[in-house]
Amino acid sequence: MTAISNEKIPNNVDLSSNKKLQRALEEWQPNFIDWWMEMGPEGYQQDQIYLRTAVSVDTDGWAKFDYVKMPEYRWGIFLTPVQKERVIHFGDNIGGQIWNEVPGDVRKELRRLIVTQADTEPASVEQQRLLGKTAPSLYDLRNLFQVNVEEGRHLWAMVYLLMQYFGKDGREEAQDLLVRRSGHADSPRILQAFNKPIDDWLAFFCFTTFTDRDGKYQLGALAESAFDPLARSTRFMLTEEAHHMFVGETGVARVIERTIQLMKEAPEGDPTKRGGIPLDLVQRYVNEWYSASLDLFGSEDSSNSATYFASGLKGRWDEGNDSKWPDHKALSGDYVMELPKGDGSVERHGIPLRRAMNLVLRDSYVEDCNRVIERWNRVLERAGLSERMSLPSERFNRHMGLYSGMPFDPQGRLLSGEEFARRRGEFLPSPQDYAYVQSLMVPCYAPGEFASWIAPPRKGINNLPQEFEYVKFASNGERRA
Ligand code: BYC
Ligand code: FE
Ligand code: FE
Repeated sequence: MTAISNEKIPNNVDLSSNKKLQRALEEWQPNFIDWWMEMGPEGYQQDQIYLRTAVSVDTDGWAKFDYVKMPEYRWGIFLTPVQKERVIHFGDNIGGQIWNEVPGDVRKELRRLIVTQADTEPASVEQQRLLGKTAPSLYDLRNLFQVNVEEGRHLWAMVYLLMQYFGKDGREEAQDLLVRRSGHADSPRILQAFNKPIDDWLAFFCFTTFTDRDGKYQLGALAESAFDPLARSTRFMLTEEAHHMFVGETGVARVIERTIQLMKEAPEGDPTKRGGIPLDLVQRYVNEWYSASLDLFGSEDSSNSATYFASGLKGRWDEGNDSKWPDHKALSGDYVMELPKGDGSVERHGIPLRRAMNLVLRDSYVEDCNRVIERWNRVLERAGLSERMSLPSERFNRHMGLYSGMPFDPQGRLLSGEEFARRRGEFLPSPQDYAYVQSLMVPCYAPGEFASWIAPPRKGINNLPQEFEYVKFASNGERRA
């Protein structure tokens, strides 16, 4: 094994003079590579992928594009630069010194937050590992791999924190992150959405739209943290997250665009006659992944979230914005939630604000998701169609929190269990839906060509043309099998 060096691991944490961290990473890195070969994108480890790599945090240096084989990707460790005057700006310790070490009294909580964040990153790579085999174009194949290597880097970012600040416990957690497996019966990933299969590209685009967007909001909340190394690590991760959400949002938009075109061309306006994906099917996928992603915010009433806020570990979205959040202590006021009951009555739940922080963060997320839906609807509107996409009610299909396990429909009306079961196929993808989408998943690897069910993007990556060879295969043939 080659020694860890600045050249191998781009970083701005002075790795070359940090012997202890070097040693810990030298032990971990081969296991990471083994994990990547076993659980990373299957069948493409020898190919040349046109990827961007973060080599510094400067605006012009952080995204360098070049061909690289994925196992040779330079996973780096970057934190945004230190802000001189930063003080704790919410919770019980407002105005206090930010921390550059882990305070003993929040060590357990902080470790748990970092491990939970870290766990999602390799989980998503595992969920997506077979998608390369059915990519609708080289452009999309490259985007998938870009997302995958960056989630790998996010794992590195969190492993750095564990190793640098949590001693032996941290090193053990770093190993365990390579042991748990998405969907594994005995050793699953921590959060539920990261154990769901992502078996087709529509699911991938919905996941990167809605689940990576949970990442945006969770990272944003951690970027407010009083633990400065966590704040600066997650702040930098947010710059990468933008691309993941772009892949998802434009992916779904391109599906819609193609469907519109086929609705106009195909016999009886039926897009399935020409290998397109009907709009109602897209809506059911949206319902599935949006509701699964809402679960990632945890319970609406959460003592954990109150502790995180009080101690300054995790803030709200854009907590530093005083006009948005005039009160950074959040000690007064209730967040009132409504819970419809089977008898037609409505129960009102008042949640003390600090205990409602999961919900407050989720509200910011929901607003953002609504903007995505508006942009998709503009595509439909411009084409002169009357159909519209929508977000299901926050009560729909929930497995966490107050609405968990209750049979609400996407409009938020409480149904009987029997009616929900009967109409499930209207709301969520059915086995037939999955089978149909799967039947469209055939690879399309000729440069500039796209599968039947998706429109080309407006432009290529890094201002290159659509027909650029974003992936150069080491040998033809094998991956088509
Ligand atoms: N599934 O007090 P509560 C990303 C557990 S995505 C299973 O309401 P809390 C990415 C919870 O642990 C961003 N279990 O929860 C995206 C607790 O367990 P205990 C990931 C769950 O702690 C795409 C119990 O239920 N980052 O980066 O307030 C690709 C009671 O829960 C779930 C983070 O999540 C669940 N969904 O909030 C790649 C940030 N939810 O104590 C990457 C770090 C809760 O009873 N994590 N539980 O054993 C957190 O801030 C919090 O842990 C959560 C949960 C917001 C997730
Ligand atoms: Fe990530
Ligand atoms: Fe992401």
